[in-house]
Amino acid sequence: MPPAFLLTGFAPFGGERINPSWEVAQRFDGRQIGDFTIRAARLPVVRLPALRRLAQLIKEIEPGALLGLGQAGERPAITLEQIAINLFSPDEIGGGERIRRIVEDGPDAYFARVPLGAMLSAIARDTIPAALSLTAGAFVCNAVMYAGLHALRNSPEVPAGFVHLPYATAQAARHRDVASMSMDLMERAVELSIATIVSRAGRRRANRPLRRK
Ligand code: PCA
Repeated sequence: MPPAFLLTGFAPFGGERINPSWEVAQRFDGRQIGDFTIRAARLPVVRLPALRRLAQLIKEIEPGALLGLGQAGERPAITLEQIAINLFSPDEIGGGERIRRIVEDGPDAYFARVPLGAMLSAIARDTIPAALSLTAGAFVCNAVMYAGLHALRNSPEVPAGFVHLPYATAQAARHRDVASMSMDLMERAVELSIATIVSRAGRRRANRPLRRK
């Protein structure tokens, strides 16, 4: 069986009708990129159910690579996340949510384990606005990025990372003064990201010395 590439997106939140992360992720479901078959999954924008679903997906699919997508509507470009922090601190603390750690005894942070520089160059070569980001925030996206890296901490050969997408044009049409990007451009940037990740992963697998158990 070809290895699976788990690509997650989120349900709409904050009064939006769509979430570009899921609109884009679902376009890839079942596609073959390099050696990998893409499996797209939609997560709820609620901390515990999202983390439970992610844990279930990782257990079921045993992905050979993981990339999370989320919406960061206040950002004008695609942003490649460098760090996930062990902190859940939503802007609006309601519904019983408090500031807390994501994994009680987990490390303070994890660095993304995807070739960020190569992904950024590939996207920039296609003249799509993109940048590296130092924080995925402290809401559900960061929690999912952190939990993914934590779940795969003993499988360093499995690339794992997170990319935030701006509003889609249809969303921006309902707001004033916000940047947006077409779904097709976002899809292209995600395709380039996945292609970069799998080409590196393939090379690493081919060169990897046998691992001690
Ligand atoms: N964006 C939010 C959560 C879900 C999403 O798409 C975030 O950046 O945390």
